[in-house]
Amino acid sequence: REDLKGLYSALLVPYNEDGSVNEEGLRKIIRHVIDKMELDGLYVGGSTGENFLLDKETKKQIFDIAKDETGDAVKLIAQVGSPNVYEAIELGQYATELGYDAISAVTPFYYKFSFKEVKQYYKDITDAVDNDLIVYSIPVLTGVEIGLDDFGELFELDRVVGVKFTAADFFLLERLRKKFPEHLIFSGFDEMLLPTVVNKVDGAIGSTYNANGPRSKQIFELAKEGKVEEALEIQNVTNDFISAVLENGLYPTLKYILQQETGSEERFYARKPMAQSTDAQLERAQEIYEKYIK
Ligand code: NGF
Repeated sequence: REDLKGLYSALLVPYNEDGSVNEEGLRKIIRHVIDKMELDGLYVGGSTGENFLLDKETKKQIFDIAKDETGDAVKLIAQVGSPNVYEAIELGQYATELGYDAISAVTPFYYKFSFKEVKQYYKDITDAVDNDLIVYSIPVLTGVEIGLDDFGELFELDRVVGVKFTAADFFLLERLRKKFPEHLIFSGFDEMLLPTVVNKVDGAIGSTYNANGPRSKQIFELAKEGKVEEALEIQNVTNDFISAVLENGLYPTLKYILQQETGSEERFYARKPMAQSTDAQLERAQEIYEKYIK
């Protein structure tokens, strides 16, 4: 799946005050990511979209809007994973019928599933959905760690084509790349984009690319060409931005910046139980926006 390589937005979703999807705002964010950030694709239904706080119908609504707004302009990956495997299958089939280029599924979380159970979960999804799948590994949020040999077992499943690797374990990343040259590896931590590209990932999926696309693309391209020093300079500025964003609150800050960038009058709310931004956070977000993005 060479065609899936590249830099993806972990699509941020704006909500209305009542928790419903702000469709107009979402469409504007998608246009912004495609037209201004010029990213290669959208990863829809990830953590950045607050996906795990949503019911199934709202997840489908977001898949619909993203496909409708994007058409065939960029690649689309639908994150369908859930501890409810039946829902994951239904969403995978749904997104596939809509024309999504691939699906992705987070490792099942909450209960302490054995690796055997995790593997069965991926087998059940890939057996039932006629699409390629990217394993979504994010131990910091799920508590699920997958080792080198276990990745090997998952990669043996038909239609498992790769992994979104959201971890800071560079030893494991290097081993994975060496052992599985044919599988796709997407980097998940934007602040570590450069060292993951040096380790020859095929692409990256991240929240801050929604706002910091041009710098991220430069890092990605320069690092691929072996221009590490130049890439590092841009990663340094990028990480000043990311540090400020994380300190002020990831989603409130990105939501504020994207509201400004898309010229949306309506505030981009969070989905409960995420808290809404405070006035102090909004003020700081404006400073960060002016310093790094505007
Ligand atoms: O937000 C997290 C949680 N990770 C994202 C990204 O991996 C999530 C990352 O971009 C994602 O792709 C998704 O929406 O599913 C970070 O926000 C960024 O590196 C700042 O730390 O760890």
